[in-house]
Amino acid sequence: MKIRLFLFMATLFVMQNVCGEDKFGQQKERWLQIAQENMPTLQKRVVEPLRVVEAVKDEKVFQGWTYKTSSFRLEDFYKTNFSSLRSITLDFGEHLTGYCTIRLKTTDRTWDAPTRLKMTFGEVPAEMNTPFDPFPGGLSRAWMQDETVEFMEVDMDREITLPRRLSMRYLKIELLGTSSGYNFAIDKLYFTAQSSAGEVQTSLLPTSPKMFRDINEVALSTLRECMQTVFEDGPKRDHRLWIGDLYLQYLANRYSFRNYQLTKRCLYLFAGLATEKGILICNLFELPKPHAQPSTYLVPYHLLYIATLLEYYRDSHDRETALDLWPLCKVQMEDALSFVENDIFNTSKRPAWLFFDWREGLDVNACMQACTIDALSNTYALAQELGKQDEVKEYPALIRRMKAAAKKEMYDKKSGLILSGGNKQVSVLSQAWMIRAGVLNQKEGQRALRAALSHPEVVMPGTPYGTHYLVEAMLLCGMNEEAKAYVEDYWGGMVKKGADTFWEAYDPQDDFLSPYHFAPLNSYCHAWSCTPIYFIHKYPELFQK
Ligand code: RAM
Repeated sequence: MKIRLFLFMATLFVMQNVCGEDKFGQQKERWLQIAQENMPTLQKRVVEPLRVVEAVKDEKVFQGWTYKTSSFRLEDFYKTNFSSLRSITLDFGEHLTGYCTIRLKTTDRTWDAPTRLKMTFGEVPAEMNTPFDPFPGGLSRAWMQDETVEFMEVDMDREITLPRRLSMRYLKIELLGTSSGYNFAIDKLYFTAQSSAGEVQTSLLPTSPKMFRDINEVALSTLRECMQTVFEDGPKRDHRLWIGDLYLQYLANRYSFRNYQLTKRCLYLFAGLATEKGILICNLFELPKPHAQPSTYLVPYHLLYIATLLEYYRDSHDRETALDLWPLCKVQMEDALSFVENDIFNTSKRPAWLFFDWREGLDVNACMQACTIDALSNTYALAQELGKQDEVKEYPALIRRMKAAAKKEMYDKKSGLILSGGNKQVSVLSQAWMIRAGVLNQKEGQRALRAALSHPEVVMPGTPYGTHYLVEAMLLCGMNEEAKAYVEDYWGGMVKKGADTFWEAYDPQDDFLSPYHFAPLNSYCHAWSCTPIYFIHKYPELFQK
């Protein structure tokens, strides 16, 4: 009897430790299955080059390089012996994501040795004209899209599709090696562009000013290109799904493609890859099978998952999904709260990375406090809409306390500014996030933002990601005209500098700003920069009249 009892207890213990180890163990397979069922179809179209171009160095243009149309015509290129041409740059006229197909045709005698071409694909002119080596970039050299392609006997006179999925507008082809025994021409070249976005479901009022129409168009192209089998961050780099990018893409998607199925897939992918404790991972890859980038623990992004689910639920009324993923939201919130001491998010207890922008030196203490309060409000709102408020009934009081603590510890009544961290840093993002969180009311928010923007030592955002939260804050606190001017100046500034998709990093004062110490490594079609779509459509009175 004793032995049986012992065995029963031991089994129970083992079961608890095996089954109890993974908080959502049972569900995760099902969640990944739902993600799989919501795999979108990629729509494809074939695009040919538009013109032959020549690079022009010009200090006055973005990053010092532009292209002009070459006098050498495209029709002639397809007929000309490439051994004599040796190099050519082609412009496809628009940003494309997909696969490149090329055919070489033997024009004279027969193949007797390999031909080797270098094919460099790029999103912007300077990327095409800056040497990559020795590589100064902080991420993999292989993100740069310069491919070496060999043509053996069997490859001649037939179409070859490069295996790498590319993201580009421009293509430079250079001859690296061939034989004098034969001649060839590149007689076919096309790009199969792909996206899961579908048709735009919205339109602008006929009264919309040209600049906002242009900004909206470029933002739509940006989002379309990033909509693949997930909402990617950048089709050139990093080809993956990040929660922070997803949240902003979702907001823009609501006012454009309205692709809820893709959103659902992304929400479930994250859910299915949560850690054993039920904590989300902040970014994931789809291939060869969905997996997380290991050890990327990023609390502000985990919290934005809750905001994304809330927005998705409000638009789609997909209650089943919201209820299914609700427990996961609670875990993210509880995890973030484990860093809160005396109503302040203690960033010194934190894991190393708390991302709000790539601007170097940004102090994130205030942002993190605000982001936690904002997430508490979103979690509570979601709970109310799902009838789950009993599960988080302490949140309203906690929100009040954390707001009061933020005011007491971080707000400088004299200047009207939120000061962040031990060095009392003045940043635009500290003010913006505190406005979003409702710590500063409209009047205080206006004062804080104006004071920050005119402060001599202000830390500005360096990306459209951070700038989104600045514009949002302006609109929340009634600085409508300033918000409009900011969108026109910031995103319109990129349009004026030739952007056909919006960039990952942008500082109007510094064209070479790069989080990775090498501007060509930046992504020039980047998810988080598509949010003018959201502003322009959400506030038609302001942007469309
Ligand atoms: C970069 C990417 C991505 C972003 C993270 C934090 O690697 O630009 O979009 O979400 O940073």
